[in-house]
Amino acid sequence: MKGIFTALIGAFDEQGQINEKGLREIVRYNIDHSKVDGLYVNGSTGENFLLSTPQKKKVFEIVKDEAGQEVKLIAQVGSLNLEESIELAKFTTELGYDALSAVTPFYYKFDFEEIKDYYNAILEEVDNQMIVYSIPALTGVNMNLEQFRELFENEKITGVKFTAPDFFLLERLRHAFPEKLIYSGFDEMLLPASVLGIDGAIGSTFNLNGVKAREIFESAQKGDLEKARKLQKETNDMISDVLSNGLYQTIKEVLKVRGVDAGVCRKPMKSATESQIKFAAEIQKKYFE
Ligand code: NAY
Repeated sequence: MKGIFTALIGAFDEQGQINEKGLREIVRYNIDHSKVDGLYVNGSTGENFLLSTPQKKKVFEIVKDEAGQEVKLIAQVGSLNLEESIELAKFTTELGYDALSAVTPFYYKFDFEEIKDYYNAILEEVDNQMIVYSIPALTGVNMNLEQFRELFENEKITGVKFTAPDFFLLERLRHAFPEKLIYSGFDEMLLPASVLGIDGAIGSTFNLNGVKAREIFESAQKGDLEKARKLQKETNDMISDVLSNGLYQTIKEVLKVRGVDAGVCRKPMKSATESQIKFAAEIQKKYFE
């Protein structure tokens, strides 16, 4: 379960329906071209929170059918509707997903007891491991070291996807829980996170840049910091341009330039404009050719 995991981008048609052919192409591209170790399915990057339960299930099914046993698969099943989370956790466990992940419940200001009960309630119902999805900037949920310790008391909680720029907490977590899986969630901070000893990374931009992401991770692990810094600098130039042009729209449009039919975003997200499409083509040329 270690290494580079792509947070899989979603593929939708103009009516907001799943573009199955495109989704299969994205899976194949990540496995065959980028050679990532795994896929994180129905995360933020998959536009998960815009999908109905049947649509989420369909994505899980298509990805598992396409990927088979070729790479590790993590199913993001988190939802404000606990029953939906449990239903998806059971569904993906039966499909053979290697791990579950669930975003910390958000919107209402849940206290820590409520958050802990949410994870334990999901895990009581399934025989699978859970990677906590912590992303304070989007959820407003900031957990401290002691709270992670309480969550980790449940042996089925085997790790965390740590999407935060808090390297003090990351170091404390690494030191305190050497046996837990820690994945870095911000691609632009992969190098410092790698130096602190993460087990892997889960990223949206790996849909485009999985090969170089692995090089950053492995160079840092080997202690070749000069090389890792050069690669992270090049990567961050690219990420800055991608973010300035609209993250998900740009990932999809760059993939299309490469012949991968990544479709469009689901409403209320906007699809790429002509100028975004043009800049995406420039990003492909500037950083990848
Ligand atoms: C997800 O669930 O898809 C992720 O959280 C993947 C991690 C990404 N976070 C978000 C919010 O998109 O890869 C990062 C991020 O896009 C990247 O570092 C650019 O900021």
